[in-house]
Amino acid sequence: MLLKRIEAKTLQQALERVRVECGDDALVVETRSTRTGYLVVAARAQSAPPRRDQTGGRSFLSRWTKGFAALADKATDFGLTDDVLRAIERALLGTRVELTRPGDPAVPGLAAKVLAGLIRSEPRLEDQDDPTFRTLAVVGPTGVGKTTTLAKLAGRARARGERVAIITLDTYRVAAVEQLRAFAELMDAPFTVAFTPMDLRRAMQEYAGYDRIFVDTTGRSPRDHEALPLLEGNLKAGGCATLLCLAAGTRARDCRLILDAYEPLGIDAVCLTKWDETVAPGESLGTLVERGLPLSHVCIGQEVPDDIVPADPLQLANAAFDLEPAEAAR
Ligand SMILES: Nc1nc2c(ncn2[C@@H]2O[C@H](COP(=O)(O)OP(=O)(O)OP(=O)(O)O)[C@@H](O)[C@H]2O)c(=O)[nH]1
Ligand SMILES: [Mg+2]
Repeated sequence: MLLKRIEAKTLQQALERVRVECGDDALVVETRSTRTGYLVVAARAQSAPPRRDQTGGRSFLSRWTKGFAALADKATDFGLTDDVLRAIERALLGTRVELTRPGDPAVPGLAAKVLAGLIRSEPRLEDQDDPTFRTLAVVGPTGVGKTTTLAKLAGRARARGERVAIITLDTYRVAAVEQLRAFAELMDAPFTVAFTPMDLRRAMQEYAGYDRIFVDTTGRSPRDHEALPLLEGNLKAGGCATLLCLAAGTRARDCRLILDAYEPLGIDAVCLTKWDETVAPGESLGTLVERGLPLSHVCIGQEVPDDIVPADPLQLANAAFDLEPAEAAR
């Protein structure tokens, strides 16, 4: 059996290369995210086709090996896409767990660990010593919770003792400015409305001494091919890092459309909002895994600043497989 290391920017690309370079029967031994993308170690059978035990006893009628099927059903209910589940199953096939029949108590915990390894998190948004996200623009489609998320993040930064300033580029919706001004006043943070890229640059200079500058933006449909390039120009002129807010209940196909549309802005991190409003957040989460995009936070309600949590890959993975703490610990 030959082992091959394959690195690619996204999990999808890595698995595609595994298929091309190692064949359809390749076993994925290890899958993990790296700073630049994904590393997959695949094992290629040298001669004969894989034995029955190497395929986990998959029958022609089942999409999954018998030892993985129940977990896959739970994760499908949660919304995880088949591509992601297939990558997890392949990774498990390269380990010592028993997949030819149900009941190996080690399978659920290990499956969750594999998934956790695939979910990239981005903790630097809350790191006071890291300047990467010092100036942060919150972008995304209309009504996904951008302004609310900004207020939650600003509230957390204030609670850490950071000096926070807020700028809005959203002069499109009548009540938007007042909504954010009210949050800024509550936090005792200075607030500027920027109508032009020049205004934005000026405000950035004015707030140069602040620890963190948050920039709110107008919600834009992924199909708005005129407004998105303008927003891109504004943010690049301001040198902002970009946090994309994506509603957790968005279907995978729509997530891909949004990610494609916002990609030119450079998505530095994603926040999944309205997690509390969906029973299938796995579609959006799985899409981030497919694209190799880092998740910084999950929003779980309307309350500012409490209803936001930093992304914890293992906790999310346990939720995806509906694991009790005891199962997860095995
Ligand atoms: N249930 C729930 N509601 C949320 C969450 N985040 C925001 N909301 C609500 O969603 C609605 C829209 O929130 P906004 O923050 O105004 O959304 P936005 O993306 O800034 O909207 P636009 O600026 O109009 O594009 C408000 O009623 C928020 O209270 C969340 O995590 N869960
Ligand atoms: Mg808004």
